[in-house]
Amino acid sequence: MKNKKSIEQGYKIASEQYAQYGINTHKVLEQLGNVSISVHCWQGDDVGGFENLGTELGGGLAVTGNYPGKARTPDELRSDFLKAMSLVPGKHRLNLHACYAEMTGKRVDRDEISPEQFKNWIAWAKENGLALDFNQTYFSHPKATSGMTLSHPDKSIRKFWIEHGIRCREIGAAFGKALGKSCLTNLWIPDGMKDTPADRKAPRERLLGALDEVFKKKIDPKLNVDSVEPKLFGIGSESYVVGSHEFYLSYAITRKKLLCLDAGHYHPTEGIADKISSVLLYLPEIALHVSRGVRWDSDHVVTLTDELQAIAQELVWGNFLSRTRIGLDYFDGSINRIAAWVIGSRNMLRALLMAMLAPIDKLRETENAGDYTTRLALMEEMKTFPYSAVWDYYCLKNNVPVSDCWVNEVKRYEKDVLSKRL
Ligand code: RNT
Ligand code: ZN
Repeated sequence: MKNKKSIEQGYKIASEQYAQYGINTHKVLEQLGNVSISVHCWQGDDVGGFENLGTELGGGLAVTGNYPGKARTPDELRSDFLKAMSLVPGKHRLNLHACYAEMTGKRVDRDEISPEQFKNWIAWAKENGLALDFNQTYFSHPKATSGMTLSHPDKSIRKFWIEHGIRCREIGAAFGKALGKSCLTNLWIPDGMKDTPADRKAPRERLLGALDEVFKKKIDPKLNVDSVEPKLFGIGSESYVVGSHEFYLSYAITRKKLLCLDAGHYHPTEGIADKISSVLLYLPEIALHVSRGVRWDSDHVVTLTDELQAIAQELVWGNFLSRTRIGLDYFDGSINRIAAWVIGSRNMLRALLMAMLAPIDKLRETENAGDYTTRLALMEEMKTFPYSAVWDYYCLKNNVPVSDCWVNEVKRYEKDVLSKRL
């Protein structure tokens, strides 16, 4: 275990090394401290939610694993989340889904939900100084079992889901108002077809019309902003996804919505990093669902992959942090769920830190001079620069466990709390 003194010494040496490349590590840590990640609630209970409708998860979403101790109630989920966040440096946000509504007394359906079902979430967020983000839930519901929601050919089903969309934006605005931080409400629908459709156009026309209804009401962006999330394929929608990339990119641009890029939603070798600088030429802001697909959109825990680093580099090097709402989206039920949260969140921050510690001015200089040899050489050398010393120091300064010490904390919580959930 590293002690305080050795961490401080390590940081000092690293700082000097970075200074030689013109990088001020103190400034970098300040910049990192301003990054707030929207951490998804659904890792804590395998996208279960609290409506207890008895429906399957559906929508092509699949959580595998049966690790004991998942949160069974809103209170359990809230304390698990706080435990996880106590092990992650910085101040982050919680991203809720509509299916995490709490039916206090009267049960209401998704087309009737209001801030009332989220009052405990709001009070808790306020108490803990957390901001909230939100998502419509277009799955795990009897009216979504056909795999069609906003693009459903049946007008009454479409109407039900349009109303849900509207309600959720209002809930988002209530979050924003109560907590003083604008909420991002992200819309993703599972609509698509397993096999070759006879008509690709009509569902898209219906979706376009439905979305315009959902977004008809103007909401002050200080309270709530909306994003739309495209996808290429899903389980049960292998041949056709109504809300494709082209569909939503065009929608976002023409309707002034944020585009939400999910790292697992494209071809297996197609990253989202390269898309950022293109779409931000046309959109003022974007949202990200940082995820990790393994062979398919499997939503594995985010690890420190090349793809993650590429995303972080684009955000930092392109100066896009202030125009990007970074969120996480994965769900793994095969390991301790709190650890899953911590691993993904710490990795997101670590990747950003690494990008901030890169000698980007020097890299650009060599690139502009056509010296691609030096660019490549430096990019490779920088992979073993002492960023871990800076990361350890950052954790120390933020009073969170350094290195893998946080695992002990999770194990202790597992023994004292999670293992008692039978
Ligand atoms: C599904 C989308 C969507 C969901 C969450 C639970 O492919 O990525 O964002 O993962 O809404
Ligand atoms: Zn997503």
